[in-house]
Amino acid sequence: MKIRRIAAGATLAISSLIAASPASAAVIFADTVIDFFNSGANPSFPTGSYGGTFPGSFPVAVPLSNATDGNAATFVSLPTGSYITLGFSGGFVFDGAGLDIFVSEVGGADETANVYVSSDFGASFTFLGVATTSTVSGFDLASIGYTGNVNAVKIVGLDNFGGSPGFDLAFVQGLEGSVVVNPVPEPTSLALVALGLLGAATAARGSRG
Ligand SMILES: [Ca+2]
Ligand SMILES: [Ca+2]
Repeated sequence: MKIRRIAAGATLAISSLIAASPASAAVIFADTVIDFFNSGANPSFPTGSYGGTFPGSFPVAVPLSNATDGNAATFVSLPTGSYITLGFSGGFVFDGAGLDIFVSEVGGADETANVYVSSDFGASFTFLGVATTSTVSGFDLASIGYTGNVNAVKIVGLDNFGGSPGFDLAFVQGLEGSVVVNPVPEPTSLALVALGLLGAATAARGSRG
């Protein structure tokens, strides 16, 4: 009887771990830069990318990774007509219950940006909505009847407002319930893939004689 109780407790603990793991993993940031365009609408930074840290120093020249680092304090500014296209390398976003895609703007000087979604890594886009200032704007893919899997998002600045002129993009995110996270290949499956490739190469050589 004693052994049975211990076994039942162990089973419960394992199943809680299994139930808990997807929730912590199912948050993905747009973590790759696919495209960037500086319109030159801010004459102080006609080329390259600028933005800063909020609170902190701005506008200063910054890397585009300020928009992909998942950090709400670091940003890239998008003055009128400038855009950045970001991809999700860790999975994709789909129309789950409620809001699906989140776009963060820091500071707050009435800046806005158009948000577009793509299912072909930025080859084509569909307009989703307008992100607003000093908040994390949430979007529901159902609001535009979008049924595709989103793997890229494009943000287009609409103004030159603020201390760092334009929409100050901090991050783009998909949340639990609306994302599918790519499985991480285990070393054993990677080894099998390598073996398979080796086998295919050997077979190809053999068939060429
Ligand atoms: Ca939704
Ligand atoms: Ca950031």
